[in-house]
Amino acid sequence: MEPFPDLPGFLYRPGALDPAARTDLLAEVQAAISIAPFYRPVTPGGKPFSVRMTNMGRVGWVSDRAGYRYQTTHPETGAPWPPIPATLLMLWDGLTGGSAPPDACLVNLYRDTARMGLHQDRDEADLTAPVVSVSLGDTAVFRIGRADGGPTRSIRLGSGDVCALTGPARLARHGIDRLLAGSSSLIPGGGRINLTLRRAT
Ligand code: MD3
Ligand code: FE
Repeated sequence: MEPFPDLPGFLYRPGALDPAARTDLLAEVQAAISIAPFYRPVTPGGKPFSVRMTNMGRVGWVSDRAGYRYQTTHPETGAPWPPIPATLLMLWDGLTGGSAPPDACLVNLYRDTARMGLHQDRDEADLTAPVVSVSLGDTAVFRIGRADGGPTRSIRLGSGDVCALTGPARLARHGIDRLLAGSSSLIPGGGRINLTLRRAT
């Protein structure tokens, strides 16, 4: 479905993953995290993110005092990122109609009051390639507005919900205002994991 008529290309698939698929995907992500642990990046200005991050794929998105970029290794361990699970590559295929595969999957961990300010995703080489996002765990209040300004509005992203950002929605402004703590018991210790699949290079 496309919930906002003035945001064509914003595809929203609530409950795209059933409960068994959520559990299976979380296990695959936990295996990746054991290789590439979550860490807390800092902005180019030196301020720590409230979200913790890691990546899967040939390249991963990182931020530090040198700026935002994609790189092939974990900033703390120096090891290559683990691969993107096949289930996510198949999900990308189905939602994007066989668009060239993603090479990066950012894994964001939100706990407690973690949030993500309004921004655009524009660190990728081809800004026409789609982005696909999968939510696991606690429901988040997600905010989105058109690239060219105007009002933003909110939608709740719950566990197993999937979004695709294609066409004009690719450069939409978006962010996470807050979590609804305790809305899911999927993630041990609570919180939310978001997987963002991108074609970065
Ligand atoms: C709309 N992550 O990592 S996912 C990010 O829930 C990011 O962790 C949020 O924004 C999160 O950059 C939102 C949904 C999403 C992802 C990419 C988009 C929405 C988007 C790209 C363009 C427009
Ligand atoms: Fe984003």
